[in-house]
Amino acid sequence: MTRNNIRKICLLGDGAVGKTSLVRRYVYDVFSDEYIKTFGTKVTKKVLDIEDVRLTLMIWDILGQNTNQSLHQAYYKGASGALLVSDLTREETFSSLIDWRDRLFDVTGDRPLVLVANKDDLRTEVEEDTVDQVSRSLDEDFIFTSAKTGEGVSTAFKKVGKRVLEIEV
Ligand code: G3D
Ligand code: MG
Repeated sequence: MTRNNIRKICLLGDGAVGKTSLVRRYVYDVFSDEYIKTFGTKVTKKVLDIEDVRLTLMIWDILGQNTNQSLHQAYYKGASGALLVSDLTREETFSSLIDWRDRLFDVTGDRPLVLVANKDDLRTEVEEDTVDQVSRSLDEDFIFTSAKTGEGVSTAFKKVGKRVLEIEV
C-alpha cells in the first residue's frame, strides 16, 4: 500500500433523488424507507482500496431537502469531485444537474464528476433523449443505480474514487 490518500467528494442533485440513500447503501449496505429529515451536512467516511492505493473518501451529503439556493459555499470547498445524482422517475432532475455542476465548479474549478441515474428499480418516466442530452452536455456516461436493490451503487462510488485519485490536491 502506498501513502494514505484522503479526498472529499460531494453528493449533488435535487431533493429526494436518493443521495442519502446511496451513501447509506454504499457505506452501511442497508436501505430503509424511513429516513431522518434534518438540516445541515453529514460527512461519512469510507475507506476503499483501488489497486495498490488506499483511499479515504470523505462523502459530504446535504441533509434535508435543501436546494441549490440554500447551500453554503463551504459545502463545495475542497471537494476533489462529485457524484451528480438524478432520479429516473423525474425528468427535471436530469437537466438540473448542469446547474449543480456549475455551482460546484464556481467554487472548486474543474473537477471529476460521476453521473448517477438513480431509482432504476422503479418504472422510468424519463425519456432516453433527456439522459443522452445531459450526458453529452456533461461529457460523461450515466451509471444506473438503485439505492433500494444496490444495483450500480459501489460501481458509482468506486468510479468517483478512481477519478479523484488521479488529480492532485
Ligand atoms: P435525497 O437525500 O437526495 O434527498 P433520499 O433523497 O435518499 O432521502 O431519498 C428520497 C426518497 O427516495 C426516499 O423515500 C427514499 O427511500 C427513496 N429512494 C432513494 N433511492 C431510491 C431507489 O433507488 N429506489 C427507490 N424505489 N426509492 C429510492 P421516502 O418515501 O422516504 O421519501
Ligand atoms: Mg438527503
